[in-house]
Amino acid sequence: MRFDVITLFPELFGPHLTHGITRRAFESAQVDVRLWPLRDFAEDNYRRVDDRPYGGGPGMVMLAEPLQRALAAARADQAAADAPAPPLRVIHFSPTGQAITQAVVQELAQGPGAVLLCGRYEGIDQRFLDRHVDRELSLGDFVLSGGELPALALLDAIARLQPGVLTASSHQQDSFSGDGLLDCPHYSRPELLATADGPQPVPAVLLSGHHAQIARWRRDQSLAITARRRPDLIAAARAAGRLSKQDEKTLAGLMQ
Ligand code: 9D3
Repeated sequence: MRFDVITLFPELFGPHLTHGITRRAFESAQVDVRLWPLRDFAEDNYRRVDDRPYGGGPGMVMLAEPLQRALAAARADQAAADAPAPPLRVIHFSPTGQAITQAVVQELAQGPGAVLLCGRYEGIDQRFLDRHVDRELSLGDFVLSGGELPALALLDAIARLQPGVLTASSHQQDSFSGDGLLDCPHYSRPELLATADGPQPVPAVLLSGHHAQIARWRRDQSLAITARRRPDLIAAARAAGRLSKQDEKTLAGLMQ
């Protein structure tokens, strides 16, 4: 799959594409990311990519014309590289977009890729958005300074779903994609951790070697943390028939 990223800050992407467990997916071009630095598509002497809003008001607006040229360049490169295929969709990262969920990530991870449009300033000239954007996505209800971090978050989430990036079953166990519950706590060495409050042990069941008991403990921990922090996910798991009799017993016990 292929992602063409239109951005004023291409240098933000470099380290994310060359480090960590997702590096394989990017370096092998299993997830082929191509950067289109918007400043390169400004034509006037000042390399302007933004200007004041018609009608007045605070902030600056990203100009339509450099964006049109950047998108045309990405499209031409797609046409040169690919067998004839429908054009890749254009995704605009915007605070007014649909929040990215694991369902959105899975859908995009199965597709051919997209053009990712990263905004800065107050926003983008609406005429460009109306003509070219297929979908608007947000990272959530908080204010960032642009669309680059949301684009990177989406690329990371897509890359780790590619075959061979993670160990065999770890994404089936993810909260939000496996059984829809939050993850249980994890522990590693040492067995006793020295702290100012004295030695902190690992829960004994994890050292017991009883695999069935360990699995039950982890499930109960997941149920407890999900019931406390995300009761909506418990309701969804119940409605989908993903809670066993033993799960319901654990949940009833938490109510006491
Ligand atoms: C005064 C109105 N502001 C909207 C909350 C204007 C505004 C703020 C921040 C316009 C753009 C931005 C930059 N943010 C993004 O481009 C962005 C974003 C975000 O801020 N939060 C969550 N997801 C995203 S996706 C793109």
